[in-house]
Amino acid sequence: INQRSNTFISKKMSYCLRHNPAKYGLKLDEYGFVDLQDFINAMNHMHHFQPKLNEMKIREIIHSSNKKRFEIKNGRICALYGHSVPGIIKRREAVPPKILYHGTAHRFLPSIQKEGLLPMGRQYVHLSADIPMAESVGKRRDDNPAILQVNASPAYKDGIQFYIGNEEVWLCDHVPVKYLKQI
Ligand code: HQG
Repeated sequence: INQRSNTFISKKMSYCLRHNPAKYGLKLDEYGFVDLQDFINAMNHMHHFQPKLNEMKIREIIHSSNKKRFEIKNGRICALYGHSVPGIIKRREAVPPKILYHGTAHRFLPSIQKEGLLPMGRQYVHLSADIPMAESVGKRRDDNPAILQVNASPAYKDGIQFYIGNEEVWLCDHVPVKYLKQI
């Protein structure tokens, strides 16, 4: 398995399925799925992968990654989180664990302390199920990231909805400051 080329292809898959399906001539359904064969054809048409991308390669990429980013179901494929496409992608609502985490850069804290967590460039705020995961998310933006504890149970009881991305990534519309604590 060539992890470098897998990562390259995975990033193109994310770009297409999270951010710009229209550029590939694709349209996501309300849950973010597209027909898998249409997706493969569009990816090959745009990127001229050598060898050509096929279903087996996509499955290898999905399963060799430590993050569960995509799902294949009934001949269709979707990104599980991270969307920024115009129409809101519906996610499954669920009762969150008592505590979730969010890893971020220290430079964003003053703004987060004023406004709470906002989706910014994406459709949802992304929360992590555990601290190591939050740390790896935060490290993308800060070598020594800030870790926020999200008191999800009280927020949920107060009517804030939570959604499932995958087992480790939870989604939310907005987390007000009162449910956040830096740890
Ligand atoms: C910050 C990757 C200022 C927020 C990751 C974050 C994750 C605020 C940034 C997934 C703010 C948004 C998502 C406020 C939030 N003021 N800054 N009020 N509220 N922010 O990338 O959570 O590898 O959209 O703290 O690993 O970093 O691509 O979200 O720093 O799982 O699969 O605004 O994407 O997964 O950044 O990352 P992002 P995220 P993949």
